[in-house]
Amino acid sequence: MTYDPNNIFARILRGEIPCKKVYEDSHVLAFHDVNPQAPTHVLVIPKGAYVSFDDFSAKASADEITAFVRAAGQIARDLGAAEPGYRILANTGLNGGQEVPHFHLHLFAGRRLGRMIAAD
Ligand code: DGP
Repeated sequence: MTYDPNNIFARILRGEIPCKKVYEDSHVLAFHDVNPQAPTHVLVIPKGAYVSFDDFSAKASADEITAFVRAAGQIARDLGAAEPGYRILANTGLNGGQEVPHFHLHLFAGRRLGRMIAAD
């Protein structure tokens, strides 16, 4: 899949659409989800133009991957979620239910999160 530079997260990265930012560094931006599914629901995105986890894992540089993973863990700690715990999720592609075609991790916290995959 070709990266769409007008997807909503690309527009947030360019500052064209506001977000409630929780973290930013040279490789990573994190902000609150507009439609939270838990008391804390943060989206962690790379600044690079990657469509999905599949794309990011195949093409991102080691520096980008390291920065992204480190940032995700730090954000969870900064939110006070490391204890008693949280969930990270990357919907990927059609079967994964991905809606926004810019790679993002969902970070859910703030309550017991229940079953791993909801019944459909
Ligand atoms: P996914 O289905 O994994 O692609 O999740 C996309 C998430 O992005 C969904 O939980 C809602 C969120 N979202 C969509 N548009 C916006 C937006 O404009 N701002 C913010 N903060 N979140 C958005």
